[in-house]
This record gives sequence, C-alpha cells and structure tokens, in this order.
Amino acid sequence: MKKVAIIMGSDSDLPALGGAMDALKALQIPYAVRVISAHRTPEAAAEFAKGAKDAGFGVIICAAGKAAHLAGAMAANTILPVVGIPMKSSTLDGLDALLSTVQMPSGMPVATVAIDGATNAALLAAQILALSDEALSKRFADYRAAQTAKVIEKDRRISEEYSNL
Ligand code: RP5
Repeated sequence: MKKVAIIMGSDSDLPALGGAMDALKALQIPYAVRVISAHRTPEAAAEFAKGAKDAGFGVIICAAGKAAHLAGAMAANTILPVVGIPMKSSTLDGLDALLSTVQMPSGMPVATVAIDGATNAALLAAQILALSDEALSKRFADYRAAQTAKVIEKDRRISEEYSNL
C-alpha cells in the first residue's frame, strides 16, 4: 500500500508529532519520518518531493514552525497531496507558521490542519489513501466508530456522576 511521509523542519518539532504516528500505526499505514528543512536543507527538500511518488508515497505531511515554508516547498515539487502542520514552536505561538502554511497561492494547495494538529494531519492522509484502498477505508470507518463509542461512554459516565436531577 502507499506510504505516508512525515517530514519535520527540525528535530525540535518531533515531540509534537506523536499523534500522527499513533494514528498511522492504528490504521496500519506505513510511514517514513524525516527531518528536512525548506531553509536549512533546501536541496534535500526538493529532492525528496521530486522522488516521493516513485518511492511509493501517497501523501506528504509537513510539520514546520516560524516562517514555515516546508509544506509549500514540498508541494511545489510534487503532484502528491501535501498536508501542512503549523508548529507552535515560536514566540508567536504558531500563528506565524499557520499563516505561512495556509496562505498558499492558487494553483499550489497545501491542506493545512490546526496548529500542532498532528493527529488530524495523519487522519486526513489516511482518508486520502482510503479513496483507493477498500481495506483501509474499512479500517478508517472502524476507527471512527471506536471514537464515537468512546465519546458516548464518556457522556454516560460523566452524566451519571455529575448530573443532579
Ligand atoms: C522551523 O523552525 C522548524 O520546523 C521548527 O519548528 C522551528 C525551530 O527550529 P529549531 O531552531 O528548533 O531547529 O524551521
């Protein structure tokens, strides 16, 4: 099956990316994890993006903070869908990265999730891959159903403990 790439601009982004790896693992999607910077290693970024489709990747997730150009730089060099995660790694709490990642010019989209939204980035990647993978589509539906069941159970427990009727 197609793989997902999780690229971070710096190893300092790694602690915020566990949710993406957990979600991909839960859905049995193979993934690669790399540190590649749009600014510090621009040649490596272009090379990875250009070769990603032939290397068997189906979606590229890019996590970057501050003047976050990684997702846009990747998108510029591949026709694969790119999901951007703005990192909260700055004095501006990630607002800088959010705007840098989401405000792409027409013709070059980056699907941007919330600041530090690693889990949703992985789930979006899974949904994209599931369009052409029936078995994954079924696993994703099961994942959603399990999430729904968990919330219903929390509602039952909290309602029982705190309601005063
Ligand atoms: C960005 O700058 C990285 O993605 C990271 O979020 C931020 C800070 O990087 P370091 O200075 O910690 O390496 O390029």
